[in-house]
Amino acid sequence: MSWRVRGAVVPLSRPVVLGIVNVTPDSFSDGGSFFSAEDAVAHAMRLVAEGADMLDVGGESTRPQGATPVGVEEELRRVLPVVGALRTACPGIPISVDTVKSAVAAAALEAGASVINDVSGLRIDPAIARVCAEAGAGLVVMHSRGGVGDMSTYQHATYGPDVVGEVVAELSGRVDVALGAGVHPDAIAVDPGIGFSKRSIHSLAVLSALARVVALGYPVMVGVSRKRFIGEITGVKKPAGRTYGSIGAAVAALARGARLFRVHDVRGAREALDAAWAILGPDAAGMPAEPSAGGAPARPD
Ligand code: HH2
Repeated sequence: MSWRVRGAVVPLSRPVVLGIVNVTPDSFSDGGSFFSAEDAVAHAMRLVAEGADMLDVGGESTRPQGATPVGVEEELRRVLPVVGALRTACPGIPISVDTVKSAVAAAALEAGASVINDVSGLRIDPAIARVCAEAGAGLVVMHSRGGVGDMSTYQHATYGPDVVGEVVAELSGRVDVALGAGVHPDAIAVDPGIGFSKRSIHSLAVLSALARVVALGYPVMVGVSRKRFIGEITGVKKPAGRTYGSIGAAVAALARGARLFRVHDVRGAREALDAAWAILGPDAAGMPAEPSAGGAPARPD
């Protein structure tokens, strides 16, 4: 199984780690840390050295406390220099851009991005699908409800008895929009949107029954990194301190069928997922020829 993105085919024969590069002043766990293009690029390069297979660059936060929507011009000002610089600095690493705006998607693809990660699942600006289809880009269709300002809140977290069924049905409808606009089926990945319009109980239900999302037939991405449900389970209040819980959740999602992992803390996730995959994966009996094929430098034991 593989994922066809612009200019590359991403093999899913082992877990794929996407390092998060937030070029925002207000992201929930690292807002403001890498707000200048130079800092964001340096951070991204560190993530690649730690073993990231791909990078996900975002210029607009959807933070749980209610995010402030950003205009097209400002989002482009944040994202484009970073995409351009990364294209040159690490040509072998496909870049995903986290946006809900077709104008940003088009410019980002033009600047060298390979994937558009739409946390609105084509609800806010369905023209993203056409932009991706025309560019031959990968498209992450994520489940959420509401707008940028409230999709990470509990405003729309109202579900009947079958939470997972509702999420899968809504996600499936959004995938149909992508296909209808001409996006190649092999270019689509789906994401159940952990923490988006979901209380912890809903996120846990979805992760536990992830096989129902896998059954849609597309590679499954999850973004569990530092999310609120990890804080509620572990009691760790500060998002940046939720690394170990995040790794545990990522490994559990791998066991349930996820193949793409959007993470802040790349080294830990890379090592944990690779170790878990050596046990769970199709070649469980054999050691991978190159355990750190993602680029992590060799380190003494
Ligand atoms: N989560 C966030 C942002 N983008 N994309 C996908 N596909 N899946 C996710 O779970 C996901 C996502 C939120 O996390 P973060 O980027 O750290 O924070 P913020 O939205 O505050 O920038």
